[in-house]
Amino acid sequence: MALTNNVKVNAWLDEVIALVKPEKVELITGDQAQLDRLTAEAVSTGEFITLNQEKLPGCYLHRSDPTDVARVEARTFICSKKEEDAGPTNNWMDPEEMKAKLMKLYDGSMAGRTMYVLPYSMSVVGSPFAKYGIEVTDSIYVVISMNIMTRVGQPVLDALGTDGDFIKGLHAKKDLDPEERYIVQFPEENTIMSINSGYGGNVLLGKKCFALRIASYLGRQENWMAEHMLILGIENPQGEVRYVTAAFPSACGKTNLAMLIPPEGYRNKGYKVWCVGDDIAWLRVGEDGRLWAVNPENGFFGVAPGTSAKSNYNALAATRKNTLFTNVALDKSDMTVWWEGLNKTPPTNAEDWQGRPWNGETSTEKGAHPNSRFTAPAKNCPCISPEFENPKGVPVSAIIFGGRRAKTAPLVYQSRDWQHGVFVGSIMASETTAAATGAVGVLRRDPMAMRPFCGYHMGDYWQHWLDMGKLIPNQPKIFNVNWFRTDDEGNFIWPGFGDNMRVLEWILKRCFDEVDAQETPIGYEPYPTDINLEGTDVSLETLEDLLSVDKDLWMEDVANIEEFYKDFGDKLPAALKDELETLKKNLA
Ligand code: OXD
Ligand code: MN
Repeated sequence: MALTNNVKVNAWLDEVIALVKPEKVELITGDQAQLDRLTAEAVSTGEFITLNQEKLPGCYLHRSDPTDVARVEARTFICSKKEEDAGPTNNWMDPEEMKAKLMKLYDGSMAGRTMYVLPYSMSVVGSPFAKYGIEVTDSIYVVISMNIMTRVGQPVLDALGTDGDFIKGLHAKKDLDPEERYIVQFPEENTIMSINSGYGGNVLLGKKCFALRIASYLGRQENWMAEHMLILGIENPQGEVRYVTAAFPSACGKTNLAMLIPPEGYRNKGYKVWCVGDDIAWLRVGEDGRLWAVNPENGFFGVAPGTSAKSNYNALAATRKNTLFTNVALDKSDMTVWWEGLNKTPPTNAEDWQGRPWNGETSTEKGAHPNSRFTAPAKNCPCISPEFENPKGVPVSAIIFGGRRAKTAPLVYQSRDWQHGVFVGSIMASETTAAATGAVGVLRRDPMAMRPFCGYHMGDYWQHWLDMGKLIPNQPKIFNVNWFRTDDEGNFIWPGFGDNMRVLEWILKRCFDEVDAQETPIGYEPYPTDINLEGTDVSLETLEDLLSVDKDLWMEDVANIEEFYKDFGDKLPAALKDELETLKKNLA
């Protein structure tokens, strides 16, 4: 019997079933009873551990295989027909060759297992932004997580109708062999295939694979943008809300900025911050000529370590119910969760992220994996924006780029115009984090924070940014921030977290012509007295230091950018070459 009313979905499912040969097939309708049954099943097999249901109602702990704890960029592929369409920042393989390899791996991979068919929507079902996907998976962890991260079930099938198009996503856990692990996007075929992983970033196919890699490709065809950006609204004492988006590389504080609590002085005046999204923004030009943003997701897949009542009260609050934790420590004394940075009192009777006995007071090893995560419903967040579900999205006043730079980048600067802003995004660089496998703390160029997520040639992507600028009559202004400058002892100089509000205030004032700026070789910077330092212990001299531009360091950076740009050959837009020349001239 056909599983859905959509002929295209049914035809594809027939193919998949013939390939993976499951024992059973189950359609996920989104019914709570069904989700509860699957959760109970995961508990009975040990896939989930039930947490304290009084303190953490609806919360469970999941552990992924110790060899499978982060996105695997080396095993992530963009399989466009032509290699040059994937570009130098992506792994590529001929699509037919890749499929031949994958078909062997998928063949019979669900024998004796249940295959779940999960219809999901990125963005509110039926909205002008919405795009639909079907993920086939043999993992209950995926089903439950996707139900938190996206909108799933029958309403999606209803919206798809009898022959609507969708993104095909096929995930099989197989045997988690890291040597045969593949995360593959076929952008020209609206298809994603993931095998031999059970870690969120590799298997929740709506997120990075669809909402960034496939969507960035679609955005280029359809004149919109899919970006690795948080979206937040700042409400001023007059009740007016102004929105910014910000692109930072993985694990550089997007979730913290998106849920920021303004310093006391601001709160007393009536300032509020509203979170629209913490990781992904889809951007379209609105009828009014402004750029409008939605968060296509429905939940947060946040990094747990470092999240505390102090660093991010709102994120922590969001994880207190109906949340799935992955690879955090388990406090056996009351079946709650713990991670480094949660508080200063680690549990003594605990299990570490691998389930080994762990005493937080005496152990020299970490209790939680550095990339351990919480998967929490967006609506749990105390500062979730009233506009979160608005199908039109929110109008964007500023786009902010940023990274983790110990020295070069100042606290904040503004680009001279859109083209210069695209240049600023293209030269983004950051010290690597635990969100992807590989060495941590190494400087790498990460244009627009999209290096691991752009579904096509990065040179064409930059051109798309430049072209989009021409389609937006009322362009957002573009900025760069760096919260991570350090002193000679390696301590962060800027307090960060809630105090980042002080920088956001300046940024928004710039967008509405409410403050002047000084010209520097790299762009506009604040006059130090225009950043409100009241209530901090940052002195004006320290702020001046944070805003300083060291020309020697910047010339080193220019040399590094020149090397980096060489990889893009004749796909490097001339406008960006010009901008680099201008920067060089300004620094000389
Ligand atoms: C994420 C990432 O999980 O960027 O958001 O790795
Ligand atoms: Mn991310």
